[in-house]
Amino acid sequence: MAAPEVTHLPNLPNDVEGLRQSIRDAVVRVVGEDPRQATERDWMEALAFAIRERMVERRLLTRRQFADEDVKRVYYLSMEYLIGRMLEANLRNMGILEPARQAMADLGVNLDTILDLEDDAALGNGGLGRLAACILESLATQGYPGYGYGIRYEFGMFRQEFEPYHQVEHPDNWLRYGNPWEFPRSDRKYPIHFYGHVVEHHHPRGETRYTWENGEEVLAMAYDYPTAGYGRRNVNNLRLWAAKATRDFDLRYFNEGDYIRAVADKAESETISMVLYPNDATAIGKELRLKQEYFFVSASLQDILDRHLALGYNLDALPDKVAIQLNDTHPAIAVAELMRLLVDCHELSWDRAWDLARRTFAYTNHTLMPEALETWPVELMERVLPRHMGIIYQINHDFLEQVRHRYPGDNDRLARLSIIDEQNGRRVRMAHLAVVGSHRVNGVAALHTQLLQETLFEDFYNLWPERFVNVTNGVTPRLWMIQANPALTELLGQRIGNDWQYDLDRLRALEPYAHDADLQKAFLDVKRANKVRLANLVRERTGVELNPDVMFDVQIKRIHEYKRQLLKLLHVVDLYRRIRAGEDVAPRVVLFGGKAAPGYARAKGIIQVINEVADIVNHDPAVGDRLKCVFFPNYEVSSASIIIPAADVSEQISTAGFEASGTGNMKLALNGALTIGTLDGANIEIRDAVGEESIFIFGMTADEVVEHRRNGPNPEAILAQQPNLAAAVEMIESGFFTCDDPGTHGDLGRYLRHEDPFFVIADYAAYTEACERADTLYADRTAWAEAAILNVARMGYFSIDRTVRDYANQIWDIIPEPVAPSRTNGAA
Ligand code: F55
Repeated sequence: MAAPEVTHLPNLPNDVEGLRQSIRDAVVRVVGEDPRQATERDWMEALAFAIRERMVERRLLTRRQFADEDVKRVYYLSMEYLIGRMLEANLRNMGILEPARQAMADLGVNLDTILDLEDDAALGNGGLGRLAACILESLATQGYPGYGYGIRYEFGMFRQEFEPYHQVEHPDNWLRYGNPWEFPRSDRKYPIHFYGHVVEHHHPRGETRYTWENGEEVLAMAYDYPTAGYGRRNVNNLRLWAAKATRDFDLRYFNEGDYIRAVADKAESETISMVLYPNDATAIGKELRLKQEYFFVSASLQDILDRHLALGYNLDALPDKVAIQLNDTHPAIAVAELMRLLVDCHELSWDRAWDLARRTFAYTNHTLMPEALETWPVELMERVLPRHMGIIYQINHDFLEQVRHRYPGDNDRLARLSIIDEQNGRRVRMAHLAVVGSHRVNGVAALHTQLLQETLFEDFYNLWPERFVNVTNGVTPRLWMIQANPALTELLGQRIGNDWQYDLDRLRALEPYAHDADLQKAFLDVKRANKVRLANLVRERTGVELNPDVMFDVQIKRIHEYKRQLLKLLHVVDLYRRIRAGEDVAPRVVLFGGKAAPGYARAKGIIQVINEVADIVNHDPAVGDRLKCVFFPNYEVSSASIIIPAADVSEQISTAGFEASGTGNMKLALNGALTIGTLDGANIEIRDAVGEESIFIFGMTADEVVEHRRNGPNPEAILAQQPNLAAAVEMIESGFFTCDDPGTHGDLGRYLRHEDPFFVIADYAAYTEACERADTLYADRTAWAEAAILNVARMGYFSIDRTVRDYANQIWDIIPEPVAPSRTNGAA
C-alpha cells in the first residue's frame, strides 16, 4: 500500500483567484513566455493548460471510482469524431467558464477573442462523426463509463475555398501549433501487423492453431483526450491512435546499408494515421483505408482486453463487463480481430470465443445507399490481413450452416446472406460481418430502422428479428443550445428556469407561454440578434450584406444529390426570374453551407452553379434585399454554431427514403427554425413531436419514391406542365449565370431533364408550395413566433441524452456511475 501522499490527487481551486494564478504560472512554466510579452495565442495555450490539469484530476477520480465499483464499460469505436473547438466546451462542462472569463479579464485578455483563435478538431466528415462526438459528451454528462476510440489524423477534414466559384480543397493542418488537449502516452503502444502469411499447426488431439508470420508491423501509440461531463464531475476519455514506425526500420538500415531508404520506409509506415478520407457517402476501396480501419480496431481491442485483464476479470466475463459499439461498418473488422485475439493469442476455443464476441459487439447502420456499403475484394483482404480472411471464412461457414439448417435447399437465400458476395468478383460484405457478429443492430431513426428491416437486412431480420432495434439520433444541447445560442438560453432561463439544461424534456414548460405577447417579442428579438451576428460573419467571410429583417432560409449539410441542394437552387432561380419580371415575391436570404467530396464531380458542380447564381443575384440592382443567396465557405462545427441560431427556416428536403436520420434538422428546430421537410429520416419523428403547425411537410413519401422509380421518372412531362420550373431550368442551361462559358451548365440541364435520379423535378411543385406556406406564416409575426416557440418547447426528445439512454438500456446494459461529490481526492 502506497503512502497517502503518493495516492493523493491534487485538488486545484476553481475560483477566479486560483484560475488566474494557474494561467499566469502556465504562461511562464508551460508556454515559456514572459507574461509581459505573451501574445493572445500564448494566453490561449496557458488557459488550456490550466483547464487540462483540472480535467485530468477528475479523470483520475472517475477512473478510480469505475475500478472500485466493478462497472460495465462501453467502448465506442468510430473512424470519425467531429468535435469542433474544445476550449469553450471544456470550460463550460468543467463549470469554470465564468470564473475563467473573469480571470482572463484580470490578466487583460478578452476570453471571446481567445476562443476564436482555436482551430476546429474536424476529425470527421459530417453527421456520423458529429454523432460520435455528441455521444461521448453525453456519456460523460450522464456519468456512464464510456470510452471513445478512434484515429488521431494528422490532417482532418479539408478546408474549403472557392476560386472563385468552384471548390478547392486545402489541407487541414490542425496540429500545427501543437495541441494542449492531448496527453501523449508513449508507453501505450501496440504492434499492428499487416501482410505476411498464416501457418497452420495441427495438433493430434485438439483444435488446429494458427500463427500469422512475416509481413510488416507498425506501432499504434495512444493520445488521450479527456471529455468532461456537464454539471457533474465525471471526466471520460477519448483515446486516439497515431501510427509510429517500429525499431525494425532502424535495423533495416544496418542490415541493408541503405539509410535513405530506411528513413523513407519509416515515414511511409506512419502515413496510416496521416489523413481523414473526405468521403461521406461512398465506400473507399483503397488499401490505405483498409489499413486505417484495421490499425485503429486492433489497437483498441488490444487495449480493451489489456484493461479487462488488468482489472482482474477473466475473458469469460467479457460481455458482462464490456460492450463494444461499431459506428457503421468502418470498424467491422473488429469481429474478426477479436476472434483472432481470443483464439490465437489467448487460446480460447473457437466456440467459446464466438459466443463472447457476439455478446460483446453491437452495430449501428447509418445508410441504405448501396454505394456507401463497404465491401472489400477477397484478394485484397487476403493479402493485407491473411489471418482475418481465414477467420471470416470460418465465421461464414458456421453461419451458413445455421441458415441451411433453418432453410434447407434455399440456395438463393444462402447467397444473399453470405458474408462473401460471389457475384462481383468475390468481396467481403462488411455489413454482413457486422450483423452476424453482433447481438444488436440499430438504425438511427424510426423510418430508417423500418427500411433496414424491409430492404437491406430483410433476410437477417427474418432470421433474427430480436437483433434489430431503433435508436433515433439526438444532439447535445450543451453545444447546440447553451453554447451556440446564449441569448435564447438566457431567455429560457428567465421564463422557465434552467432545469431543461439537465433534462431537455423540460423545455415543454415553455408551451403554455407560446402565445404570450411578451415572450413572443423577446423570442423574435433573440432571433434577430442572432441574425445580426450571422450577417456580420457573412460580411466578413464573403462580403455579402444581409438584411436581418428578411427570412433566413438555411440548407447546411454535405453536398449530395439525394440531399437535393438543387431543389433549393431551382427555387432561388425561379424567384430571381419572377422578381426580374416584376412579380412581388416574399423576400428571403438563402444560405447554403457544406463540402463536396473531392472526387464527387456532380456535387462539386452543384457548388459551382450555386456560387455563380449567387454572384449574379446578389449584384443585380433590380433585386436589392428581396433575394440574397450565399454559399458560406468552409462550413464546420464552429460556423454551424453561428448559423443555426440565426435560421428562420431549416431545409430538410432529401428524397424520401435516403436520409437515414439527419441531425442538423434537430439542431435547427431546437433553435427555433421551422422545418421545410420531406417525410424522410427523423423529420417524421420531428413532425410527430412538434405538430403539423410547426413544420412544412411536402413531397413524395418513401413508398411513392419506390413506386416512381419502378414506373420510370418522366421529368420532361412534368416540365411541360410547369412553366416557372421550366423557365428556371432554361435559365440555368442557357448560360445566363456563366457569362464566360455559356456551355458549362448544359450538362446540368440534361441531367435534370433526362435523369433526375432524386426527383427534384417531380417534387418541385410541392416544394414551392411548402415554401409559400412558410412565407405566409412568416408574414404574420405573431403566428410565426408562436409556432417557433412551440417548436423549441417540443424538441426535448431529440436530446442526445435520450439517445444514449436508449443505447445503454436496449443495447449496452450499462448504468450511470456518477462521480460522488463526497469522493475525496485522498481516496485510493
Ligand atoms: C463517412 C465515411 C464513409 Cl466511408 C461513409 C459515410 C460517412 C458519413 O459521414 N456518413 C454520415 O455522416 N452518415 C450520416 O449519419 C448521420 C448520423 O447517424 C445521419 O443522421 C445521416 O442521415 C447520415 O447520412
